[in-house]
Amino acid sequence: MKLMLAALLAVALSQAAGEKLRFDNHTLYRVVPKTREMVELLYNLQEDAFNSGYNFFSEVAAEGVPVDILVPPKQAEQFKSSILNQADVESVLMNENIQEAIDNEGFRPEAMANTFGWTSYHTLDEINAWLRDVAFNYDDKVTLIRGGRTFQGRDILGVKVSFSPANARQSIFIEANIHAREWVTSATATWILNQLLVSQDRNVRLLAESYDWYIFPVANPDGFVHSHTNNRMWRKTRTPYSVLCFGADPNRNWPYQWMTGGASNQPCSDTYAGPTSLSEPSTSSLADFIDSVGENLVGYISFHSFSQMLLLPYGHTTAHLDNYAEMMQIGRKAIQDLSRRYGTQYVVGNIAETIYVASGGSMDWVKHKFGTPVAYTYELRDRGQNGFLLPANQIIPTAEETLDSLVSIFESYRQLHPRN
Ligand code: 0X9
Ligand code: ZN
Repeated sequence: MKLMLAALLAVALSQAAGEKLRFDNHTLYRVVPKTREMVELLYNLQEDAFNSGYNFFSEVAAEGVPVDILVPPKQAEQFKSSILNQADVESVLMNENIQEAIDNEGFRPEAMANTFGWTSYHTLDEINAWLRDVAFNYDDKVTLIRGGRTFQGRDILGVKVSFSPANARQSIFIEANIHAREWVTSATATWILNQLLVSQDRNVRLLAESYDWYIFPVANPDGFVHSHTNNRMWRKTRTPYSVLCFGADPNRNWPYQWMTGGASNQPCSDTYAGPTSLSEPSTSSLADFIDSVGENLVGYISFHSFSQMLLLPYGHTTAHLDNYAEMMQIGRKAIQDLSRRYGTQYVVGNIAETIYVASGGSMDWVKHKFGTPVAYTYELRDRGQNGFLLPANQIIPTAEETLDSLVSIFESYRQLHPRN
């Protein structure tokens, strides 16, 4: 036990000193629990993720629902005997050495990257510098917005894009990278922002120019920076909550159905909902900003990764609320249109039914508070081969097919609800 604590302390100290964690020979397994006992065992390991040493890439939900778990080499044997070799478990080895996937992600260090593009991932500073450039270069259409401020004092930067003042009450909000490690989401958001400005495609032009846009590529800047500098697998914010554990899950922290399911009250858990709703300066300040434009929203789109899912509200219940039938109809067409370009297969459905119960998400709060008719959460590529470490050469294809689906969603919506 003492040894364990000493090891944990060493990790915590090296993190505090700003050392970058390595994941050499950390192995990724997809595990399907078959019994309630196994679900419980996994659940307890997840709740105590810091001490258990396992890193959960997805939530432990129920019997038959797969969970992706990253296992450090020093726990490989223990994991095998207590989980993998148990009769009530099915498992697939997804990746033997996740560090290799990190090395192959194709991130080009800042110094080598002299232009902003979508063939590599970028740091927060690079993304923000690009947003400033865009606002400067398109100053008649694009306004830089500070949508909030984080615990560590960073700005949550975004832009408003407007081709016509007539669109003010027809606004679409895009929120990305509220989970720090989901890098392809901010890359997709910036690529789409760029297309809204430069694309010559008729359908994209119609989409771009029919709405006002609020686009926030990195909704969790503190976590995002930490995922670059210290721990590529970081998910949460960076507010200190106990001696060893930092951060709340910013997608469990919103004040609608807060802590009613699929969220944790344990600061060390990756789904820690925070001590109160909106405890995180980043979510509370972003909520204030959304409040100021909420009544004008026809669309709220939240980008997450991974799993290839198009999810609709709500996360706390499997009940079909509000305009469920219409959202399903539009969603089915959208994932069909998404698959056309590269064959990428998505599934569409209510959050609680399609992945797991998850309460306190940003989209749910927006949907409930403003009645926003079109509200979707995307889980972008892939289905787990690379997971959060999607190689950079997939950024553009991911973003292209995602924009195809957005074109489809809002075209369907306009057909069903013509503006006079
Ligand atoms: O657990 C989440 O927050 C999302 N999945 S992820 O693997 N990217 O962490 C699911 C979104 C649930 N959304 C809402 N309840 N709004
Ligand atoms: Zn996420």
